[in-house]
Amino acid sequence: MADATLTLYQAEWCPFSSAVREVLTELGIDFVARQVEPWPKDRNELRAAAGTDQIPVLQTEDGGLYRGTREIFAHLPRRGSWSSTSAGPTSSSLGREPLPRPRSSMCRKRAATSSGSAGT
Ligand SMILES: N[C@@H](CCC(=O)N[C@@H](CS)C(=O)NCC(=O)O)C(=O)O
Repeated sequence: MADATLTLYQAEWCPFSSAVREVLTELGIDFVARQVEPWPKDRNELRAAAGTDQIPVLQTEDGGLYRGTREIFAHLPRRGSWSSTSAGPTSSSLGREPLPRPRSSMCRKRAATSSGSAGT
């Protein structure tokens, strides 16, 4: 059972996590940031909670799971806070998967294998 908070499984060094943190902050959505282990094989808690060892993963108050930036950014507009935010979302990362420059070998591996759009 999820806590009554929004939980973001993430890492400070992960550019995809960073994009999600930025948008949540812009929208004024409170969340708990759960730092995952550096190596995917060590992310037992994340695997148990979400069935994946990739970050970011957003777990909603009702236990809903959104894996990866595409799912997370698709979910956020459905939250009430989206329309009630006076300034509205302004990040250029809204509505699309961010294409950040990978900063680690783990991110580089994923960027190289993702749908061919990364880095272009
Ligand atoms: N397409 C995914 C990419 C996420 C991603 O590459 N995450 C990296 C960290 S920045 C990761 O979890 N890598 C673990 C792995 O390579 O198994 C998204 O948009 O969220």
